[in-house]
Amino acid sequence: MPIARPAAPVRLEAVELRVLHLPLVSPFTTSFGTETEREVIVVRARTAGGDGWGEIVTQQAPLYSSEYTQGAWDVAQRFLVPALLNAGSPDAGTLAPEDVSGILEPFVGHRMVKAGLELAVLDAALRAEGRPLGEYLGVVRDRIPSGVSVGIQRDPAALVEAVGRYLEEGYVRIKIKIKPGRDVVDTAAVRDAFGAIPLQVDANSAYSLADVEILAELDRFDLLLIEQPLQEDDIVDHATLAARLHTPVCLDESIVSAKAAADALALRAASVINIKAGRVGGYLEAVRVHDLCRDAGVPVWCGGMLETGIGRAANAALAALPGFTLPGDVSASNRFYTRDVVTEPIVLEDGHVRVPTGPGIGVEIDPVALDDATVARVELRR
Ligand code: SMG
Ligand code: MG
Repeated sequence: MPIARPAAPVRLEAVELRVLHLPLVSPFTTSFGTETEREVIVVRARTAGGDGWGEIVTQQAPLYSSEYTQGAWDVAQRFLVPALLNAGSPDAGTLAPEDVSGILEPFVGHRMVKAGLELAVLDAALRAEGRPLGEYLGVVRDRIPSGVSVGIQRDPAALVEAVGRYLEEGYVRIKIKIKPGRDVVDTAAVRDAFGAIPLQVDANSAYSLADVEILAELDRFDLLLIEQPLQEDDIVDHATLAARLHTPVCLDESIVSAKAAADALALRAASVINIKAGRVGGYLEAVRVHDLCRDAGVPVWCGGMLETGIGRAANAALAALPGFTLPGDVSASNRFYTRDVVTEPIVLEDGHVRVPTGPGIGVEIDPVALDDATVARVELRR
């Protein structure tokens, strides 16, 4: 469903950007590398009616996608924030959250930056109205089933130990990261140890079509899906691969917009889609991806980018839309962080996460935690 009732425009007076460094509780290893600290940008939209918060989910290095934090920091200050501050009629000077993506559209790419800016403006607008983001987006649930993404460990035994701990905590679905040489053995170890748990794998683009035989070996594990086996722009190869596998192919990195999602579905490159607001340029575009998948009968789930409590709160709302029929990577804050930047970080309750009900994203910033994590700060004014 498209957004039923737009938010009231805001008068955007300034935008504050901060680079945060947050230590991870344990290293997170994917096919493209290991992170021990999350570097992320937090956005504060300062409006006449109060502040709003957003998060730019880039990583320190351009390994997941071409975006990275210093690039985001630059493009935000040089182009995107000035475009928003200058938008709106000179008299009124107001900005509707629904207009943010159109104002930023002339600037090619940089979708994670656009998403963070849009969320901050949207949060400010909704807080001013006292309206929760979930209600605005059209949620149909008050809590969502929570899955967890488990990084590549030292060896399969260590992976089994890590997965066991998350299952004990109550996570209802396990996703393990794979890469060449750590695919069949790791998946087999988890299946052997835990039986028929809901299990899926994520390759983060580590394979090519030449690996079809090894990927087909994963068919025997009855996985929910295999996520992004091939490169971001390998849409046709994903279609070829999908036709060779029994395991459903899910796209993450490749789905950079609603148009990309429509194209991938038309080409049968995927039968499941991971929706991340950052990757598609914002929560409103994420809803458009959701809507078109729902119309096509294609299941979607909400991905994660190791968000702080700001982005996680918004993800919990997004994941409560009706088409999100698979558990997402909306895990509790303590899966990555000992200290979050919000006062009520997401917690796991009976394998579920509650959809925030307060105004806007529904969480409050912890100003001391935010200051402690800040390594750079800038404010741009009208
Ligand atoms: O936020 O819980 C989370 C992490 C989920 O695995 C996760 N994200 O490709 O889906 C993905 C990765 C990208 C993270 S960048 C290391
Ligand atoms: Mg992924």
